[in-house]
Amino acid sequence: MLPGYQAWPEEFAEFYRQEGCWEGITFGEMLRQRADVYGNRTAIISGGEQLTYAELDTRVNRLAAGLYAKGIRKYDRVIVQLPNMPAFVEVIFALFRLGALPVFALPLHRKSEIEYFARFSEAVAYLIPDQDGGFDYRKLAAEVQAEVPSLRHIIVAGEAGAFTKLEDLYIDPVQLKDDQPVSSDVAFLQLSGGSTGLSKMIPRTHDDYIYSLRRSVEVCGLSPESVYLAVLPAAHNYPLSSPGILGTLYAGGTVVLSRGSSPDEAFPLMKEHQVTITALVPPLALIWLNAAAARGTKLTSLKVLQVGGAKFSAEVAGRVRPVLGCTLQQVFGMAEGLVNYTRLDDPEHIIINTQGKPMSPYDEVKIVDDEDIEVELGQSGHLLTRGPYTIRGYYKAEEHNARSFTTDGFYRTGDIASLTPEGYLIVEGRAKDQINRGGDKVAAEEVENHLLAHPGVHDAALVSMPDEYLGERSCAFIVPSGETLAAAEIKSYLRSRGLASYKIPDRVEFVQSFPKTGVGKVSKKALREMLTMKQPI
Ligand code: OOB
Repeated sequence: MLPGYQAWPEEFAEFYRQEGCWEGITFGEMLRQRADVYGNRTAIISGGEQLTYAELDTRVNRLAAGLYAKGIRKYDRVIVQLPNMPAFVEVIFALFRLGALPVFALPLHRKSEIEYFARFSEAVAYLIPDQDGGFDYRKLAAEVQAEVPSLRHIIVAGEAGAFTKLEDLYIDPVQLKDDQPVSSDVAFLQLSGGSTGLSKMIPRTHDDYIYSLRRSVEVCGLSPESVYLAVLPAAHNYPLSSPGILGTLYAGGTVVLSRGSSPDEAFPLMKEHQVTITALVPPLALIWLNAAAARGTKLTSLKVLQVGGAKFSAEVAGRVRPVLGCTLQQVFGMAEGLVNYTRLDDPEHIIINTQGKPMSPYDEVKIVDDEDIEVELGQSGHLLTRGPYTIRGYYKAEEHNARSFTTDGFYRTGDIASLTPEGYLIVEGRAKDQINRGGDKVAAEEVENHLLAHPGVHDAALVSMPDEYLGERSCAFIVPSGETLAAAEIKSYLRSRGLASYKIPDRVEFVQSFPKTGVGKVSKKALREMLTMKQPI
């Protein structure tokens, strides 16, 4: 077993297997089976490229052989930071076949994040595009490699320069001799949004993740006729698996990969490929609704529009059917496991006003007070969960796990929610120290630590501020150690430390001291209140 992985207790594992949740297949086998059944059907469309299931399976075998020849073996960690392109799918399945573990980085992650992922996971390889969105990933890779000695290979999709060219790794398939992965093995490491310091790594197994795909496919009504458009970054759990790219492949449908998410890019793709389902975060849904309303566009092939990752306001939710003519599905999930969906045939008031209900009958959810006592139905409290696809611990994080999980294995989501009598969840707020910037999660402590490294900063606190478009933005409160600094200097300092752009505070305020709680901690509540009284910048 992978050291640092916390498995389900055996009695739970046995139960989930007995109940048929865990099918006992790996991702490698899943793709092979789909290629057997749907060989000539289109699996992936991207730009001018199309791949059938049979072609995808063959390319994955060839790439697995090339990665193997480079010395990549079972349990090796490989950072994958690829945008929405076919190589993303080929790379992760090739790694799955080898039993090597993709570590899913997001395209916006920069040196600060990648260096930490590489160091913490002791990654042996890092996969990047040459450039994307005007950013040269090769430069970033060189910087990270200089700092992290374990990183033996930089593999580039595109112009590789001095690094290994991905295209050169597609070689004649070989019989893989070493230890083959089994379904109970960890398949990859997802990243948590984080609340205390840096992102934690989330080990997901073939068994648990494939089960989450199967349930997602059932709940979302996917079939071989489904066409899923991926506009959100593929590496994120939501477009990856809810049902996302992998769920669509599980169902034998077609995945359309898009680099851009704007209506100008997405609407023509939807028309051309007769897209039936896609997934958005709330700010994007608002842009699409406004564009469709202004242009009088009806997305006629679209049956389901999923919105999740952050709270979708009921007011905007109510516009989806009238404007787009499709069913809204709210998705409330987390990379740690639990995913809730509104059902396609739910009454409109449930679809508009709730964040759905757990997708599996084996999901256990509890709403508790500060003492872990269950509250009365309808009351809000901390959401705890346990189930066949919710992890029992983060990777190599024993101390943190003791806080994030109850002794009987429930994950503390950090969300404040309530349950309706029908079993639907309504997300009311958050107990974790995180800012949800339109679906992008920012751990306050991570940014605060960067701020504290600045010699002119005596103390720092990052808080959320309400925002009409993103739901929330971030504001850094700073107690300077000497003279007052300029907000612009703080922001450029953070950028120079290689922080992802969505973590740069939207606003910076300087104060002489922080308001304190009764026990002497910084009162973020009081800071947030101060913001509502100040004029917007
Ligand atoms: C998804 O996953 P993560 O890991 O980026 O973030 C999880 C957190 C949740 O704990 C919650 O705080 C927030 O994001 N969240 C929502 C939400 N969906 C996620 N808050 C309110 N309403 C929603 N609909 O974000 C994720 C993973 C799988 C599927 C969908 C989203």
